[in-house]
Amino acid sequence: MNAPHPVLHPQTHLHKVALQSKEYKDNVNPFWCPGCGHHGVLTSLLRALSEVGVDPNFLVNISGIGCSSRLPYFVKSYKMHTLHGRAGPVATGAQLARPDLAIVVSGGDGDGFSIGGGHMPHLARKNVNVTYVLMDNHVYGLTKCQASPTSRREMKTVTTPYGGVEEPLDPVLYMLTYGASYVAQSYAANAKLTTRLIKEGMEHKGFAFINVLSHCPTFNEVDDAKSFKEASDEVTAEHDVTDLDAAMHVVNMATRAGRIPTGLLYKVERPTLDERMAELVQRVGGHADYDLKQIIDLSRP
Ligand SMILES: Cc1ncc(C[n+]2csc(CCOP(=O)(O)OP(=O)(O)O)c2C)c(N)n1
Ligand code: SF4
Repeated sequence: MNAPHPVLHPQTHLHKVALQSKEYKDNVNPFWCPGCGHHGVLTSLLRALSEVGVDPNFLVNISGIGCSSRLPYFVKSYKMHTLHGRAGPVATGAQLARPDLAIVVSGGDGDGFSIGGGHMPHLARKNVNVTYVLMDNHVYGLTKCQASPTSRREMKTVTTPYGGVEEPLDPVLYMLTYGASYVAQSYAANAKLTTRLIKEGMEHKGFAFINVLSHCPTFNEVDDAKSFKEASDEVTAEHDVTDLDAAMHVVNMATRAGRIPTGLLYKVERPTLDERMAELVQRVGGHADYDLKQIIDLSRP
């Protein structure tokens, strides 16, 4: 822990290599259903990693549990397939221990906003320097069709056989509210936009949240690839991404009109959790690479 950190890339703080997207693919082949949107998210992630030029030796993919949470299997990197809803805290620990690593978190709407919902505000408010790719199919896929927090009201699932009665949660509005410093939205079939948003999210210093609407043809026939595409409106070049009120306005107006706002909605620079920790440790006399043992050593004066 006390060894100095390796030299980091000055712009992005990422270790750089030149690899093609296919070289980021691990040996395990995706075992998602044919036509699943998660295939598209994986393709976009592999392209984004290539465009950023992340060194796989300094890349960690962390997920919870769900079809979407299997994504790390297919990416050449260090990886942790953790517990349902717990990818965020694990990623926070990994990032604090090794701020020189690029960390990508992936998971579904159930993983992130049901069981993991208590963790999401804290990733955002603490500005943990990770990129979170949420694969939002409005249903629990792995466990065969239960309602999720983003399911449409009246959607029929195993747990809502007569149609649901609850309003859905909006992941991007949620993240804007809790202080995420980068918030974006895309849909799986739009590889160009998804790749760009993941790439920019990885280059962003701070908590980057990208909600990717990812269709589940096996258990959600209504919210399919076509409907996501047809309902999407990409924010225009005039949208001021540094204006939180403007971002919330765009999302609220789109929701009221039954539309899906896509593109980069919000992006600001502010200190990250690891930066503040490093500053704290230096201030209290610890090592610049923040040795946590020194923080909790109560025997020190
Ligand atoms: C503690 C715990 N509770 C429940 C489950 C069962 N479970 C596994 S995945 C999942 C939901 C998956 O849905 P989502 O995260 O939206 O991902 P998808 O499969 O749709 O990609 C549930 C309820 C579990 N594995 N662990
Ligand atoms: S059940 Fe749905 S989310 Fe899971 S792999 Fe199949 S299509 Fe994808």
